[in-house]
Amino acid sequence: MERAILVGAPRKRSAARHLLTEHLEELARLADTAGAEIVGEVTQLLDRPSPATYLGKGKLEELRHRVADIGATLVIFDDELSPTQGKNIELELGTRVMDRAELILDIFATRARTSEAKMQVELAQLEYMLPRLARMWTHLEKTRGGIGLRGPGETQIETDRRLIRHRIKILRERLDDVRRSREVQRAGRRGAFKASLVGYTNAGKSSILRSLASAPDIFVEDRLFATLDPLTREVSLGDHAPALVTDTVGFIRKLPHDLVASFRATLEEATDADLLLHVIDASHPTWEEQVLVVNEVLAELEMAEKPVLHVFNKIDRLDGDALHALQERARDRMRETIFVSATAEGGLEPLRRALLGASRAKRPVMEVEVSVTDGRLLAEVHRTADVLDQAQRDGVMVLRARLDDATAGRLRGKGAKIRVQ
Ligand SMILES: Nc1nc2c(ncn2[C@@H]2O[C@H](COP(=O)(O)OP(=O)(O)O)[C@@H](O)[C@H]2O)c(=O)[nH]1
Ligand SMILES: [Mg+2]
Repeated sequence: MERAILVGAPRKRSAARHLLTEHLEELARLADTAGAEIVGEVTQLLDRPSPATYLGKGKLEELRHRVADIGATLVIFDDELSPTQGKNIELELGTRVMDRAELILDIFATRARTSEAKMQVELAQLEYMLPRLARMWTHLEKTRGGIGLRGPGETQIETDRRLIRHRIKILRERLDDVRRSREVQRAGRRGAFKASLVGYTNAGKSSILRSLASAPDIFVEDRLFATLDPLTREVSLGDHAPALVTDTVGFIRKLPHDLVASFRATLEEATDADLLLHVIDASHPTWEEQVLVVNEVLAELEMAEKPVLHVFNKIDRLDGDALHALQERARDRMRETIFVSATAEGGLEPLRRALLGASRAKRPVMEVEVSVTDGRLLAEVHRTADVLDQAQRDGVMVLRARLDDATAGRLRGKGAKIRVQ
C-alpha cells in the first residue's frame, strides 16, 4: 500500500485558507478511496507559490526529511502543480508526487466499470498528459542540455504526441457513437417527467434514488465517487405517470476540467431533465462551499439556467435546533428548498410531493378530441399521454388526459383538437 503524505499550502489571502483543515480532510478521503494510507500532513500558508517548486526552500527541505523519516512513498498536494513544479519536487524529494487533479483521475480510472466510463476517463487522462508531456521533455532538455540529446528527445516526444492524439481521436469518435445511441433512447422516453440528481460527491444522491425507486441494487457507499455511470429509474409518485429520475457522477472541489469535459456525454442526461435535484449534505460543516462548487460545475456544463430544487439531505443527523438554524440560513440564501432524509422512515416524503407537483405542472390536464374512426391517433393518445377518462360524443372521443406541450403539439399536428382545462 502507498504511504502518503498530504500537503496543503493555500495562498495567504485566498478563501481556501479558512478551510485548510476541511480541505485536507477531504483530500485524505480521496487518498483513502484511491487506496493510500495517510502517514503525515504538511501545511503552510504561502504568500506566492514558487514557480519552480511551489513550496519555498525551507518547507521543501522539511518535507524531504518527513518523507525520509516516515518512509513515505507518495506525496499528494491539494493544490494544482504545474508540470515543472511536479517534476522539480519529485527530483527534490526522491518520491512520487501527485496533485489533486491527478488523484481524482486515478480514482475515476480504478472505479470506471462500463466501457463508456472507461473511455471517458482514458480520454481525460490523455488530455491531461498531453501538455505535461511537452513540458516534461522541455524540462529534461534544460537539465541535460547536451547537444545530441536534443534530437532523439524531440523525435520521441513527437512520436508520443502523435500516438496520444490518435488515441484521443478514436476515443472521441467512439464516445460520439455512444452519445448518439443515448439520444435515440432519450427520444423514446419523451413525454415522461424527468428529474436529475446532481450534487457534491457523498451527498446521498444514490441513496435517494435507491429509496425513491425501491431499488436495493443501487450502489451506495460512504466513499467519494461511488457512482460514475448515469442510471435512470422509474419512480412511482402515486399518479398515473411515473417520473424518470437519473443519478449521475458527483462533483467535487477542483474537479479536473478534462474530466468534466469528457463526462459531458454522461452528464447530458442531466441537461435533458425538466428539473435538477441539487442534493446537499445538510450535516456537512462546509455545505455552503459545496453548493458553490456544484453551481460552478453546473455553469461549466451550461446548466445554470435549469430549474433546480435544493434538496437538503441527511437531516436525521441534525437535532431540532440545528435543523431550524439550517432552514433559516438555507431559505435566506436560495429559493426552492426542501429538507429530507434518505435513510429515515418516510424521510423522502417532501421530495415525493415536490416531484409530483413539478410533474403535474409540466403535464397539465387537457381535453383531447379525436374522431372515433381514427383508431391510430386514439392509440397514440393513450400511448403518449396519461388518460384520466374518456367518453364518446357524436362520433368524437373526448378524453381528459395529462400531457406536456410538446406532446400536445404533436397530437394536434395529427388532427387532434386539444384544449387546456
Ligand atoms: N445519516 C444519513 N446518511 C445518509 C443519508 N443519505 C445518504 N447517507 C449516507 O451517505 C453516504 C453517501 O451516500 P451515497 O448515496 O453513496 O452518496 P452519493 O455519492 O451522493 O451518491 C452513504 O454512507 C450513505 O449511507 C441520510 O439521509 N442520512
Ligand atoms: Mg452515488
